[in-house]
Amino acid sequence: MHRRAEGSARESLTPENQPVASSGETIAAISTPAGEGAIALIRLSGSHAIAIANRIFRGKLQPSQFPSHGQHLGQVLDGERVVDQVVLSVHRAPHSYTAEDLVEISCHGGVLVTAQVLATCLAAGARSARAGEFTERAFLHGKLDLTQAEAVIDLIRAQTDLALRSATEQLQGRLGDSITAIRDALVGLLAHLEAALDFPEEDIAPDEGQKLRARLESVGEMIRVLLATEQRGRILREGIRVVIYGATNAGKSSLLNRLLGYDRAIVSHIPGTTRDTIEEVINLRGIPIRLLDTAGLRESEDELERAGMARTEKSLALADLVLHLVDSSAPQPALFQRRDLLPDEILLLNKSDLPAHPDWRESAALRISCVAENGLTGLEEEILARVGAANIQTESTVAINARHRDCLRRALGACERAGVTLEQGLSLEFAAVDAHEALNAVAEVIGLGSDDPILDSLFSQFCIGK
Ligand SMILES: Nc1nc2c(ncn2[C@@H]2O[C@H](COP(=O)(O)OP(=O)(O)OP(=O)(O)O)[C@@H](O)[C@H]2O)c(=O)[nH]1
Ligand SMILES: [Mg+2]
Repeated sequence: MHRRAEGSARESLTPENQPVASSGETIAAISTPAGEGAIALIRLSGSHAIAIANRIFRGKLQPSQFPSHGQHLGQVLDGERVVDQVVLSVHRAPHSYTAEDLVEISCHGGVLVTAQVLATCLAAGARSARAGEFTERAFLHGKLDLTQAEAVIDLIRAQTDLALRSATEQLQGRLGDSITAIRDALVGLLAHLEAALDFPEEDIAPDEGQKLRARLESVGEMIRVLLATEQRGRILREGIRVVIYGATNAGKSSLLNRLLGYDRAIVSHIPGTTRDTIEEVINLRGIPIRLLDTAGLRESEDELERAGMARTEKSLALADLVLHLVDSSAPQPALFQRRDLLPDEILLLNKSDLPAHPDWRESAALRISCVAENGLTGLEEEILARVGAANIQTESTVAINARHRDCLRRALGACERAGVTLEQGLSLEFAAVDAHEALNAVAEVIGLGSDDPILDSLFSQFCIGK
């Protein structure tokens, strides 16, 4: 499934062409989550993976005799002691996730037995893998570009179908392909620029500058198209923070429970029930919404309640959208009277099953009832409309992340500077410098030329064993 990047990213990184990855070291880790399960998976990767498997495995054949990718039943031994009955498979380089020799051991999914199988691998010569080291090796060996490696994390974390589809397509190389197309266009442009540079000023055809500018503009447009997917990427990866806020007893916790579909928060007629913020994720037609129920606001001397209200204020500061809930059967609380609605706020008149108080009768705000379950579909529509869901649920699934955005903005800035140089008829050399900078920034998106700290911080977000 993985697309092969052009050679190894690290090869292009190191002019000395050092050998890729730490192929001398064989790494091992438990790749399944900690805890009890039917099966757990332990992975070994590196040049000694098969030799280590030979040392610890007893079955009809030795792992070194296994055909690649086949599964074989046997036992893991610590000396003569049987640690567990397992199924072992060998994936020979380069046809494995990491492109190295890779061994997978499926053992029983107990915490202790899994730890002992891993310990046996370590005692036989492997070293513990760092977080994300398997995927890092896949990247360093050119099995994945950096956008694909990032897609692995997105895929694991995806909470909605839409987020999953976007991650899957990124893993298949869709974003990488767009980046490669921009890179190719920039390489072509640079060749054109450099060819023009070889001629003295007077030999350059008058329309040459025009052509170069048109090419630059088209590269800039390709970059802008990708930059426009940033909001979509942020929403699919992190979800939209929707804070439910209002006076005590307005029905905030009731609304949280209704939108979630189960009784998550305590609801009571006693004002000041919710003290802490409660966060849960719902899936609104593919869009992950992080719903926050907050402590109701009112004048209070109670220390705990005031601490809860301070948290409410903090949540509001970080909200993408605020659902301001009021009890429409009661007068408007004094605390809220002199407050204008924020642009990212939806006013909701709750308890519409009860007769409306005169304060609210004329209001055009959305009416809902958490008890009678009225108006909730309308509310969901309103939330989706406010977050621009139509732009998110498009056919295209490309959605860049913050790292891609930073690289692409740099690239766009450099293209724009090159454009100004050409427009003002300044030396083509200046334009070539900027075009080179744009090329490097674009290449960084797929991991060419990314420095080690960037790679370290990226792969450390993975779990150990991935
Ligand atoms: N009639 C009616 N009662 C409601 C409705 N929604 C909530 N209630 C009632 O209002 C009371 C307060 O509801 P909660 O959901 O606890 O209100 P809250 O805003 O979370 O209150 P605090 O946590 O104290 O700030 C409860 O008795 C609910 O049953 C509604 O739509 N109609
Ligand atoms: Mg509450």
